[in-house]
Amino acid sequence: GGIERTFIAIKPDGVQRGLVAEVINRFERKGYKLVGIKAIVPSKELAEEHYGDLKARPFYKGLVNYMTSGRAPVIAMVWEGPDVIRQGRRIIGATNPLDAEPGSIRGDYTISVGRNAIHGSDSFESATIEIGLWFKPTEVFDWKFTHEEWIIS
Ligand code: DAT
Ligand code: MG
Repeated sequence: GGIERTFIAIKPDGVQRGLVAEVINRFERKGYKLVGIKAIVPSKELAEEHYGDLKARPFYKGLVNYMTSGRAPVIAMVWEGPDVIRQGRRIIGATNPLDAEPGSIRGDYTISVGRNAIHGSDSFESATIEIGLWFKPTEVFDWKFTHEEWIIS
């Protein structure tokens, strides 16, 4: 796969559960590069736009409320590397934690689809849109691993 960027967000339940370091560790130790990170309580507008394709679903309102409550922030991140969009989805696991493989974040740490701890973009198109929604261009950084040759050939 080519070098890509994806939007990964630890949701408020993941922050409450103390999973921030664990999530970062899994992406970082895999060899992916953290090019943007911030804590943010999303506005209703941002959360609604982020989940705009789910507007008609019965859980939409509850989903937006849980993302925007401010009872914990969202940890928003941009990760970069070969095939990071698809591989990020594998690291996260299936949407419903009851279907998520052990070894994935949702498979290891969550039980309920309404509290599945983490978001990851599902395609190049959604990654591009979501990074643009959550981050200003100046909040995403171009940088190189000095040891890149030991990760990617
Ligand atoms: P994913 O987060 O794996 O991309 P999605 O885009 O289909 O999954 O849905 C976005 C989020 O909406 C999901 O992470 C949790 C919530 N959700 C999805 N299906 C749900 C359901 N049946 N009941 C409650 N929440 C649901
Ligand atoms: Mg999705």
